[in-house]
Parts: sequence; C-alpha cells; structure tokens
Amino acid sequence: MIQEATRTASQHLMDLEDKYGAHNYHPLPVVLSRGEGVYVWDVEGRRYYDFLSAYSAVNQGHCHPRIVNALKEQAEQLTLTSRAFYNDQLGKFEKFITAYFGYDKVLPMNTGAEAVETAMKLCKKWGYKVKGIERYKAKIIFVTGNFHGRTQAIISASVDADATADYGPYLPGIELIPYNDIPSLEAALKDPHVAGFLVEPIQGEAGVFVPDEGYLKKAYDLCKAANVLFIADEVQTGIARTGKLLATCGNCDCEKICENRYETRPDILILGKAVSGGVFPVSAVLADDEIMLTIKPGEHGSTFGGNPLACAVATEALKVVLDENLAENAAYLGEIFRERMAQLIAKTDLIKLVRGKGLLNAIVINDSPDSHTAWDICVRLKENGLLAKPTHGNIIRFAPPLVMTEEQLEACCDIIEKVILEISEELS
Ligand code: IF1
Repeated sequence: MIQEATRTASQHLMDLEDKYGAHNYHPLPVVLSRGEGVYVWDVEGRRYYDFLSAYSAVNQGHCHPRIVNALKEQAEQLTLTSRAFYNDQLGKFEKFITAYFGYDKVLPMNTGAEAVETAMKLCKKWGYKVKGIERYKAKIIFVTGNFHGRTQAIISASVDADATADYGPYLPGIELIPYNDIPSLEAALKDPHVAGFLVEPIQGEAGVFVPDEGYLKKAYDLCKAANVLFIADEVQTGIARTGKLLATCGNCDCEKICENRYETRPDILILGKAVSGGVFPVSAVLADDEIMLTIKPGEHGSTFGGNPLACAVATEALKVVLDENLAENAAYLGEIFRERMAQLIAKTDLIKLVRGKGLLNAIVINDSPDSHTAWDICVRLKENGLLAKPTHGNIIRFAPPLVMTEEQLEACCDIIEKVILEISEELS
C-alpha cells in the first residue's frame, strides 16, 4: 500500500514533465526535491549519493550554507540592474575573480554556452583588430569529440549527430581536427587565418577523455608560435574538479593560483557551472587587456551577466573552494576511486577501464556504445542509493561533489562494486 502511494507520487511528477515539457532530455527515473552536501533526496524521502553533481556544477556540495546565505542576503538588497547602470557588487567581484585566476579582466555571463560564445566572438575580434586577419576570414580550430554547449555557433563545431542533425545551416569559420593530435594541430596552424584554438583540457561529454601527458602544453606552445589564441573551455574541468583549481594548472604545490602555476596559461579562460556552486547560473570569460579590450561598449553583453546576485554568490562559492581545500580533496579521493575501480575491473569482464583525473572519472563498460548496459547499471545504482548518468551507451561518468569524505567515497565504491558484480553475474 505504502509502496503504491510512493510510486504514484514520483510517477505523477514525471508524467507532468512528459506532458507539459519539451522532450529534449531522457532523465533517470528519479524525482529529487532536496539536497545537502553529497546527498540528494527524492520526493518519497529516499536518500542518494549524487555522483553527477549537476554535471560538475555542484562541486561545493548541494545547498552549501555559505553560498545559500550569500544568495539570501544579496536577494534582499538588489538582484538586477542590467549593465545600463553600475551596481555595488560587480566591481568587487571582478577584482576578486581576476586576482583569483590571474587575469587582467573578466567578462561575466550566465551559462556555459554563453561564455563559449563570448570567447569565440572575443577571439575573432582579436583576430581582426590585433592579429590583422583579413575581414571575415578568421577561423577557430576545434577538436572532434568536443562539447561546448547548445547554441547555433557552438553546435557548428560539434560532430555529435544528436546535437547537430537538422539544425543547419551551420556557422562557417570553424576548422575541426582530431583531439590529442599534435601533428594535426601543427598543420592546421599553418593557415594564417586561424585566430584561436578552443579545447577542453579533458573531454567530458566524450566520456572523460584525458589527453596524453604534455598534449596541452605542446598545443599551447604551438599556438604561441603561430600567434593564435589558446582558449580553454574549463566549464566542466575547472573549479577544483580535476584535483587542481584548473585542469590547465601546472603541478606545483603553491596554495594560490598564479602565473607560474599554469602548465599552460590559456589566453582566454572559459568558466561556468561550479563558479556559483550550482546555486545560480554564472559564467565568466577571463583574458588580459590586449584581448579583452578589443570589445567596446555596445558590442557584446547580456541583461543578467554580472548581476549583483550572481556576483555575491560566485564570490562566496569561489572562496569555499579554497577554504575547504576542494582541489586537494578531489585529487586525493580521485586516486582512491580509480584504485577501487581498478580492483573491480580485475574481478569482472563487465568493465573495461577506468579513466579520469581528480573526481572527474568514467568507467567504460565492455559493450557497444549502442547498448543499454550503462543505462541498466545506472538504474540499478539508483535503486542502491547512488545517482550517476551514462554518456553514450557504454560509459558512466562519476563526478561526486568535492566535499565528499573518504569514508563516504569508500561507501559509494562499495555500492558500485556490488551493483557491477550483481549485473555481471546476471549477464553470465
Ligand atoms: C546538457 C555533457 C556535461 C560543458 C563544457 C560548455 C558547456 C558544457 C565543457 C555548456 C555543458 C553539460 C550541459 C548538459 C550536459 C553537460 C555535459 F554531458 F554534455 F558533456 F557536463 F558532461 N562547456 N555541459 O560540459 O554549459 O550552457 O550548459 O551552462 O544537458 O546540455 P551550459
């Protein structure tokens, strides 16, 4: 009887989405109504470990009290002015975030896709105004397997059929080369019309592809030599996710980010998601004056970009990352996670490999990308109190909030192990 009522409550809410919402997603059948730290609860009160973190937006954990407080306090003062007027939060935030990441200037936007769009426009402006590329001949190099968002310009660089089919005509001026392939980049950079190279330091949507050691540095050096902007999309990899404040950071041990900490210092750095700890949509594009000041008043912007609420929330969210040593924790727990998965791989043929950095990891299932094995595993994980989402048919991404403790991580690995061994048994 209780079970029947339970099924009905969630089912009703899923039915509403199905009936009144566009069908542009295929969620796991769980309806969430509350979150705290590494946990979320469904409408029936069942608790789950969140192993997606809203695609790495909730790095600081769900409803972090300091971030929520910043939101509440600012919401009672002033929420939006537009950029037609100054507001008392924006300048302070801009000073804070540029010092935090070591750039001259920031351009605040709201979503990741908008920040990528901004970076593309900025890159072209620089190409014409500074590099001197012939008008409207500028090109930006992208890599296959990329994911940068859903706008028309961005999908023009995508090779994912689901993301692109029937959305043409596409934006010109985009050159695609294979990821993790230095000779291809070298060849593409010979074209004097190239203004920028835009890349994810680790490819998320593609299934957490970590490039070869030294790839980013080599790519960066080649871009420098060709007078081409190296543009890093750290929307997903940034803000401590991969065990460093940025995935493009070098490996020294200093506490704060600074110029010599970068393995490669992107000419344009694109951030989103966890900049706000998932509390509010905030994205940001960072660059030095030579690049940023090519955009003049009236040439780019957004009603909500740089709003006081976003500024207050993002400032607090970024402080939490340092105060709670989230990069260090992600690096430490990531080692444990991959070690536990390696032990599991030794016990079953169902998983082929584990890869990732920090707490951005994926396991690859020994089945075709067209199979539903990864989906079936995620449904079973959910039934065992852990939420993760497949990417393609045979890859599962694991990205818990970075505030997780070692004990919690071990408990999660136990759940994953139990489910994988169960399913492995059933399939054999
Ligand atoms: C969806 C994936 C993650 C991103 C990078 C920009 C954006 C994203 C590197 C755009 C967004 C999301 C969006 C989400 C699925 C998702 C995703 F599976 F597609 F790859 F995170 F893993 N650059 N990533 O990863 O940011 O405009 O969404 O704020 O459902 O589209 P946005």
